[in-house]
Amino acid sequence: MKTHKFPEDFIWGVATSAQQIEGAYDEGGRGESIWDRFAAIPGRISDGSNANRACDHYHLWRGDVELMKWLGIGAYRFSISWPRILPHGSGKINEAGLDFYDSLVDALLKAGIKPFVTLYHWDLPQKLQDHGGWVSRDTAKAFIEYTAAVTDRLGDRVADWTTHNEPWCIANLSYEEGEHAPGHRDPAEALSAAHHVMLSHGWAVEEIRRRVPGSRAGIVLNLVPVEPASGSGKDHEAARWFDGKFNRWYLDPIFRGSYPEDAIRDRVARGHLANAELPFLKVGDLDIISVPIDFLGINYYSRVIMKAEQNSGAVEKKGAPSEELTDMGWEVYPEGLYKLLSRVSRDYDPKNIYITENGAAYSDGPDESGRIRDERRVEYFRGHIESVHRAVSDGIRLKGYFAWSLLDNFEWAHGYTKRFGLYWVDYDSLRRIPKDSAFYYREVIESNSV
Ligand code: IFM
Repeated sequence: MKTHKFPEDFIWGVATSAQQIEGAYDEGGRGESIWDRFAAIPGRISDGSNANRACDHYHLWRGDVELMKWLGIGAYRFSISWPRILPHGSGKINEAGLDFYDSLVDALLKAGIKPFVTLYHWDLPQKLQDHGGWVSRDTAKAFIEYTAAVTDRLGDRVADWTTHNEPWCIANLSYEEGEHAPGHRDPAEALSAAHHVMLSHGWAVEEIRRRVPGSRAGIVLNLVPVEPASGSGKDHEAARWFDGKFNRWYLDPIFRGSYPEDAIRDRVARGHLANAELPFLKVGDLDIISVPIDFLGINYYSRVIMKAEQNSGAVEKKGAPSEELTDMGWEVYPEGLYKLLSRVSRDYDPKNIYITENGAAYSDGPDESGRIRDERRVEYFRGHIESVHRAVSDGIRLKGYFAWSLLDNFEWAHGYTKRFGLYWVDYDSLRRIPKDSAFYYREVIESNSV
């Protein structure tokens, strides 16, 4: 097999998020998050679990940094829990919450691992939700207070800052599709939430730059390459429609300072907006949202194929043509990562790109000898890292890759039923066991090649 070398300064990392791994939901002065509240509603989490203990990273973080050292990663992407820092969302700062991340950052730096901090990965303080959550512009204002508190404490050591993880999930999956906290089903709410998330992003980028000179600030989007099921005009239209509501609704405001007109027209036609004057948009908002960023983070898992019904005109997602689905039901499609990177680079030209998440859920656990032969995950990583290499060779400004995830963890509405980790977590003993994919990723990092 041919070996492809990566540039010397290419960054290899792993990613996690606070709510998914920390646990200790009621320790160290932490306030309630929307996911604590949501998980307590029967039926919301498929296995009836919650993230109260999760991987107990809050207590086991020193050992987790050792796991990262063993992997040889150059960077660790993790998120800060807003309700640990501001238990009520705004107001009094909980210094104990900041202390936790302070120690983590010190340990990472000592281990030669760069901290990549995400400010918001979905664990909104419940108190802010009680006042409307992201549908309210006040939440965007509170986000700046939170950004200030975190950057003031960690800014002397953290240079790489991400405002939000996956705005589509924060807004659409949570306020329109009802699958994520707070579980609403109201498209108008989702559009307003999306706007306030992006507005808070723009404000936060400015705040980060003000408080941490020389830092780099960006945002992470979950993007999908969207393909028509056939060459028919209707299928093409269906693909463009999905691309508009999923990808361009976020990419356009951030990189072009405008919402996509075709997608606005569609939302008006569906009655999600009264007219094309977006009710939540104030003068100057789009200038703030489109403040230049230092990098775009892309989370890539799979593609979407769109098909239109010939007669009714209804559109639907078509099942993957391949047999290869992960436990999430997502098609394994490494080629899509290359296509997506080429498209984003061509259409939006970000200054730098990171793949901030990529990985696969498979349930493989320890065999009789204790070894975890997660061959499918190894192949998943191999294929996707090859696509990453192809993009880098094309001259795309792709600077790093973060595997999702370090550990099996709380996979939101799926509870603990989906395992994405390089390390298997035994949820009784909390023991972490490296899977074959961890050995594989370690080799990739060591050799800086695929
Ligand atoms: O676990 C999530 C993560 O929190 C955000 N991106 C997708 C992952 C897998 O579903």
